[in-house]
Amino acid sequence: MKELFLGLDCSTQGLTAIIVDFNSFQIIHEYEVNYDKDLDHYKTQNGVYIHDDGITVHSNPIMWLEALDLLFHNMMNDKVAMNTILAISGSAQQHGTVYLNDTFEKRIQNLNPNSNLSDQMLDTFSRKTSPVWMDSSTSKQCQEIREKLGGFKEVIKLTGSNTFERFSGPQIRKFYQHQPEQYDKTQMIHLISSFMASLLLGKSAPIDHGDGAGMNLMNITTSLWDQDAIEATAPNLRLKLPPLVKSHEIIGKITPYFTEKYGFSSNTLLIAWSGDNPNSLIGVGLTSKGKVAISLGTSDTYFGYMEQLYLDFKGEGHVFGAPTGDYMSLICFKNGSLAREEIKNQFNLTWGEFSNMLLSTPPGNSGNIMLPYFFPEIVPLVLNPKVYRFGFNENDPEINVRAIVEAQFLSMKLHSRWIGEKATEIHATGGASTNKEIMQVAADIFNSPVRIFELTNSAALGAAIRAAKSFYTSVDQDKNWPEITESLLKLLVKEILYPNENIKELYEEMLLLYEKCEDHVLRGGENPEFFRQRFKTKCLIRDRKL
Ligand code: XUL
Repeated sequence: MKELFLGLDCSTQGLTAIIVDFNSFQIIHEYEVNYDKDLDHYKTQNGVYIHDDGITVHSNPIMWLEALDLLFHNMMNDKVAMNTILAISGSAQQHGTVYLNDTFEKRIQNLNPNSNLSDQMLDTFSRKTSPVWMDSSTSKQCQEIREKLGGFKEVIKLTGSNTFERFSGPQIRKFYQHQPEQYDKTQMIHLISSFMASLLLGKSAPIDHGDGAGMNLMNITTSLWDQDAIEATAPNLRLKLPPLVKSHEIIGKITPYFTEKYGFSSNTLLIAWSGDNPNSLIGVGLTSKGKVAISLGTSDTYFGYMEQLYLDFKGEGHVFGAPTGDYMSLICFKNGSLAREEIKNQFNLTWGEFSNMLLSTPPGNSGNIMLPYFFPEIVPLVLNPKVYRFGFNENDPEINVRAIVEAQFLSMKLHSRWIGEKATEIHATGGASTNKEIMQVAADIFNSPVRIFELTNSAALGAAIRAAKSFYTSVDQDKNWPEITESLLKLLVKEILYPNENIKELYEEMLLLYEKCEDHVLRGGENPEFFRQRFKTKCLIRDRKL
């Protein structure tokens, strides 16, 4: 007898679904709707609209709803046994906000299965588009909130993170300042995760502690809305926010629109949705100390499970709630896969050719270093994008390919030092994690084994696992986290890549050089050329010996 659980992931570029059978520990279905390709009438690029200023980045909530209908429609056409799905949870790109007017609640309570979601919901928004995590247009609001709360250390202590341009609080403040009338007409502000959950539930869904911590509005110690942070953000905001809940909370059952239209059982349980990173934490099996994950998606993230609250007072990292009820650390880099693609496309390469170039170039890149800010960067903060090249130019494909990959992992290593603990193993996820040559560079730079999985969508998988965990608890068959994740994940491990110990020191030295380059460009530090020449000589001697 199958025991099916559905995990959904509303990510930057598409909506995906994974169905897991927890009886056989198998993933039995995977579906995807890609916004640019399958819903091209919305005219998004990589799922978003980048405004002329280059820093305002929005997406379209109606598009996500059309994607949900299309996804379920495709599943039904393939005769997926929707009526046997026991529970559903979900994941969404973090921080993005959805602004609803006073017709929203009534509309989702009375959805007509003979029509579709996008037509019925069209006039329920008080803001047509939603700012998403790629937006970096709120520096002014970040500063204002920070000052009102007594400086960045206070904000970190209170909310787990410094104020960040993409976080929901600064974004809400900008909306309130620029469009006060529409702000007044806003009755509810949802995160993308709680918005999507609301549609399935037929009423406003709560925000979970994982995604809630990415707003600069939730108190990281008490897991409650913080009145000071709310007052520093916008007037009457408390009334516009849904309640907060633990990530494992069962929030209700699926609404008739979906049972009647797609054949779900009316008993299907819904579990609170969370952000893609908290879901991925579970989806790659990080439920104990010492393991970290690298996710190479639209954004590259580095995250780990945290038993006890530990904050980054340098202000670059975040602490979110983990779905286990504990905490997780996270650092987010905006120049992830889109930056790698810039280089790949610039030289008209296939991914195979890109990988071959990594294989044919020496670690250390003969002393050539790139600072890869193709887009505004989150960590380190770079608002005006520019790519810096030390020792080479933009014309050489081999050097550029190695330079971007080394730069991304060196930056990750440099900016994750605050976490303190050396990772004993890195679990890799996201589209690019299947690229062995890219991941070998990660193993070498971090000097740590890297575990690669068959499945790259750990966010949707994590959502399905969370759905299963809450379901089993509700029927008194409680399974602990390792029990529920390990039986599934051990079947999904594709390969473990081990670091090359011979280049451990080379990369340690390169990390110091990378830091000097960053310091020079971003903070006016000393010119790194002398150190670079010294490193280059070492690389050349080493390469000649080989
Ligand atoms: C995390 C972050 C991104 C988004 C999109 O803080 O901004 O990882 O969640 O994936």
